[in-house]
Amino acid sequence: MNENLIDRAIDVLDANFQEGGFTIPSKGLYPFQWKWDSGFIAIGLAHYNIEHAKTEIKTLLDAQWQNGFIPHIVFHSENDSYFPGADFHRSELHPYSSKKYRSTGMTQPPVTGFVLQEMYRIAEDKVDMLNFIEDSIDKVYQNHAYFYANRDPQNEGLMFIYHNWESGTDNSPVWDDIWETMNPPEYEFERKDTTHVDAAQRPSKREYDHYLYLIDIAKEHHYDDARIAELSPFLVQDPLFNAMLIKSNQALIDLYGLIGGKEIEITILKKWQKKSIDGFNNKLFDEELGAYVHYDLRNNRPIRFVSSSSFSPLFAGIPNQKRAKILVETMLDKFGGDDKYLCASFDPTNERYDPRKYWRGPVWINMNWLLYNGLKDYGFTEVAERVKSDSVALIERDGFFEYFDCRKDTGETNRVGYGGGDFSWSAALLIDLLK
Ligand code: 2M8
Repeated sequence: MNENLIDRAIDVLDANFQEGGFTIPSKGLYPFQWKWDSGFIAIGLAHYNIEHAKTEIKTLLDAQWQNGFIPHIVFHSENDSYFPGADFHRSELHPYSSKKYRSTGMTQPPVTGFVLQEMYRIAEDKVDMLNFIEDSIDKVYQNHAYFYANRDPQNEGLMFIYHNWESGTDNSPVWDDIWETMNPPEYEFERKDTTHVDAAQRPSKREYDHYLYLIDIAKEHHYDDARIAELSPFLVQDPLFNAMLIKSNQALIDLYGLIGGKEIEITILKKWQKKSIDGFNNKLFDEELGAYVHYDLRNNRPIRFVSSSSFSPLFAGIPNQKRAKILVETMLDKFGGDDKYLCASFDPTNERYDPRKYWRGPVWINMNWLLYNGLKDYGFTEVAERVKSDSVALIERDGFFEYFDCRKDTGETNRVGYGGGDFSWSAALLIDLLK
């Protein structure tokens, strides 16, 4: 059974691999290269086509800006099946943007560091892989240097994101109160996502107005981070984003150690790491909720909701054992009923939860992969195994979809998964879970 599933996953990835040397997340819906998708995809590719895995990362890093920034979407081709495309984002407004590729002017969770380490773990030819890492790692380090120099105005070791798309968890209910503080214009535009996916499973038109308005503000200031930090109505310290950075910092420390002769970088990384882990634990843990939460820097308040992002610090070794246990209790208590697969993307006991709508409730395989590995590292073997078997069960039930209904019984028949089909990171991470 597993072999068959892995073969199907390989077919999905191979069909989504493009001549330009990158993998699209899903045909039609997402026709370009996305930053954190590429990382997860490379992990899956490394199991059966190491050259494609290397190419995936090389292509992404090739789109890096002169200031170390790596954009969230690289527009390798003209394709009008996606909105908003290159003409809306206009990365050329930033003086240091890539001259080779047009892109967005926002980023996504910094997974590339730990992805290199995963590729090293998976590769059979370690020498060859270490050579590849040696060629790529400084670019990832520069990307982290960019964050510490530009995304942490209060020097807390916690990076801000200025757009919900930077979080990767696009329409999470976590952002709802921020939308309440804004009143964007009613944009006129042609939605493309809802021509590929049922509108009921996607963000609303009004939510898109907010998304576009945030980009317009950033464009007005030529994507200057200092101006964005002063002016953007959306300015958030996200536990998922920062956990990915911390995990990747550690990976860079370990990999530079293997390469040797990189003491200066290692010393700087360790300094960043300490500041970030301390800042994270001091600021983002909510004792009452028993979980890490987002912090709204613009309005100076914690955003007190539990989502799958709340548990992602387990993947980066951020909580001590006692806090880790509290996190697991919260997860099982709110998300882990026998009638549900782990792990919903938003608190199923909260009124904002919606089991069908994108990042407002459905299960995502990339989040489950992070949680599985984090739980395993902390010794929560049973819960880890449940997250893994639930992920496999969902893919067996629905196919390689983008997101999944966590309810074991939805009362519907002929149910399929939600969002895009033949979705690359669902396939890639399934391969890693089963290998
Ligand atoms: C989704 O986001 C894009 C914008 O970046 C969209 O809705 O158009 C998110 O799930 C994001 O996390 C993901 O990277 C992207 C591509 O899979 O799709």
